[in-house]
Amino acid sequence: MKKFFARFKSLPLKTRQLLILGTTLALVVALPLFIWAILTQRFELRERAATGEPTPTPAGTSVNWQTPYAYFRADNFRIVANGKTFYANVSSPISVHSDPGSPTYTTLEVIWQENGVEMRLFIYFNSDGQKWWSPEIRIYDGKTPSNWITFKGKVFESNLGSEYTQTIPGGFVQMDPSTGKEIASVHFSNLRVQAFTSLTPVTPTPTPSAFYQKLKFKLKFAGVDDDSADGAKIRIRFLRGASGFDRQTPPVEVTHVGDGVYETVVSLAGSSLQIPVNDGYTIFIKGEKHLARRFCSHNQKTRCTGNGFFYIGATSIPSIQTFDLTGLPLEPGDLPPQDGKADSADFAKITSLFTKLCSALTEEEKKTADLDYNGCVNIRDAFLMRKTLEVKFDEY
Ligand SMILES: [Ca+2]
Ligand SMILES: [Ca+2]
Repeated sequence: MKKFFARFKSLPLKTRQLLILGTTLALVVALPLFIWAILTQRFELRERAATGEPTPTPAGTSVNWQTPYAYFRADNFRIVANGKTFYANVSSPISVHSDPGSPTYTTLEVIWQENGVEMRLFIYFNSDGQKWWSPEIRIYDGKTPSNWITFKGKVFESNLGSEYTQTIPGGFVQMDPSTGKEIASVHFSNLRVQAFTSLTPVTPTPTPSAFYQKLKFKLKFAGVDDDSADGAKIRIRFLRGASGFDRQTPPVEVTHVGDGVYETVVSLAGSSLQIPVNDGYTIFIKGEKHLARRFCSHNQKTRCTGNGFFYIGATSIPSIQTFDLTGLPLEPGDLPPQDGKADSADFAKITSLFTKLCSALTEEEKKTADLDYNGCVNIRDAFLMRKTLEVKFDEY
């Protein structure tokens, strides 16, 4: 590389430009790179190597500068400034420090004496909690008194907790834009850099993804064989004893779908799962004037106790999971206002309305005591109530 630079510099400016623009390099690739180099006054050799230019192995020193906050390890390291080459392989002590800074800022600062002057390599680092990089590198200009030469631009970018590596020769060159001559350069190969070495990445926020958890419930009301209970409301409770999960829906309307079967679809689609995907769920259905019914499995025909076996899933595409609970109709008995039990107080609400004509019943009274949804409160409702009272327990 040294040879290449030397040869390069010895040519007249015009020839040099011709060399750059007219060699084997594809014009479309080379020109933007060259312009970029002048504009930023920096040229990363990695880019050049990618275009197919020769990259002779430069001479230099193997360095390993490390602090609790950052390290810089490289072979063939050298700085060229003020016409002198600084190899940092001096016998006098080399000072290596870091500004501890913060989780978003730190430095690696190397200072040594060579060629009768002080040389410095200061690397500044930033991090956003996910990645780290260097926004700026500075060296001394090799003169007395010394002045900084600054290379600006994002380099050495890597994930927090990971080092940046570059085996091929690389570095930074500052050119004089008016003369086209090199002012200073930093050279290395087999580079390994890492900053914020004591930090590990913060856990990334999970990307919200859409979940579909559409649950369809099919059920029956005791004493109702037609569509007369259309629009009745139920609440559905999901209990998973093993994990303590226990949620219930607000009252949801059911729709008659034929033969006394009613349906409701609970859509829990959204950005997060409302019911964890698992098995072992017990499902309770509580009708608006019914005792809660406990369900442990699909097509259940008899009362169950203990934990259920329902699996509740979720998908990333629209789908519906159906729960057939028609084997055990909901039993009326806990009349509004509900108190979780069917008792003589509920029974009294029915009998007190026996004397009223169907046409004289208010909507409120029908809502309360018309257990079979036929529009009247009569002996049939009392019969349904009595049947429930034989069992009595609310399973919610
Ligand atoms: Ca009651
Ligand atoms: Ca009735």
